[in-house]
Amino acid sequence: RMLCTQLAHAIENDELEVHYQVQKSLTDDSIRGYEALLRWTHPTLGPISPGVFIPLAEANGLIVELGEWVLRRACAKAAEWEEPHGIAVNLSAVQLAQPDLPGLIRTILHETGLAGRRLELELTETALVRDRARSLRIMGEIKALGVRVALDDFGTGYSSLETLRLFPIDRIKLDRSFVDELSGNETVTPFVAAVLALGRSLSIPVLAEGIETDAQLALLRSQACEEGQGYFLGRPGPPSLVFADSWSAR
Ligand code: G
Ligand code: G
Ligand code: MN
Ligand code: NA
Repeated sequence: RMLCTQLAHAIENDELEVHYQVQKSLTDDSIRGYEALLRWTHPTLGPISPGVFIPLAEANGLIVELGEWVLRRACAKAAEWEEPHGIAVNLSAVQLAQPDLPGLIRTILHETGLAGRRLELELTETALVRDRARSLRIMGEIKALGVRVALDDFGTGYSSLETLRLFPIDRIKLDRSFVDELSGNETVTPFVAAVLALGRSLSIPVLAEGIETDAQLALLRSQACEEGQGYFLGRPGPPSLVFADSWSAR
């Protein structure tokens, strides 16, 4: 459609921006890093939700170009920060299927001077299990660069346990729908408790997404959830807003 054609020119027309959302340790409140989130401001329609344009870009292949742009921008930004703050970048299944994703990542790390250990790629289970053998091989090559892998939207896929059994995952991102369920509860819900226990027994830290209230945060802390992200801890925003006071907050 028309939106597709316009999205194809969004990069050269300077309509895209990368926003950043803080990820914090729930143990000591320190900043772990930031998630890069793509934003598109259409010249006449205004801001278009990534929930709308990312699927469009995946369907027509544009996500490859957009994804590369985000990765380069986000790594260049992260290279300006002090250690140990890292950057987390979402990767689409379509990008995972590209012939030389590890090569692209190596090039971008080299260009930006960012250490591999400071980059984390967020992948969904759905993306990983599309072609297990291939995903495993690519993940091996990515991890050889020192880059970490987070399992995004955990709990919403179809094969959570098998994904954790097969793939060397560095972090579980508990989907925000499960954090939503904590609202109005006095104790953590069974599913959240189970995922936290699973992470502990596998020695994989769990980051809870979509923390919007003090009460949700307190419940997650009471269960020793390692990390968190959400409006209550920090809204996604442009670098000028998000990093304005981040050094003192560190
Ligand atoms: O920011 P928001 O919650 O509206 O994002 C909606 C969806 O878009 C989320 O699933 C998020 O992971 C995805 N998304 C945001 N930025 C990127 C990106 O740079 N690449 C990919 N593949 N997905 C992104
Ligand atoms: O699929 P993914 O987890 O990458 O999606 C991240 C998206 O979630 C971001 O685009 C961001 O805008 C959104 N988000 C971040 N924090 C919150 C929150 O506290 N509540 C809600 N509803 N959405 C959030
Ligand atoms: Mn994500
Ligand atoms: Na997520």
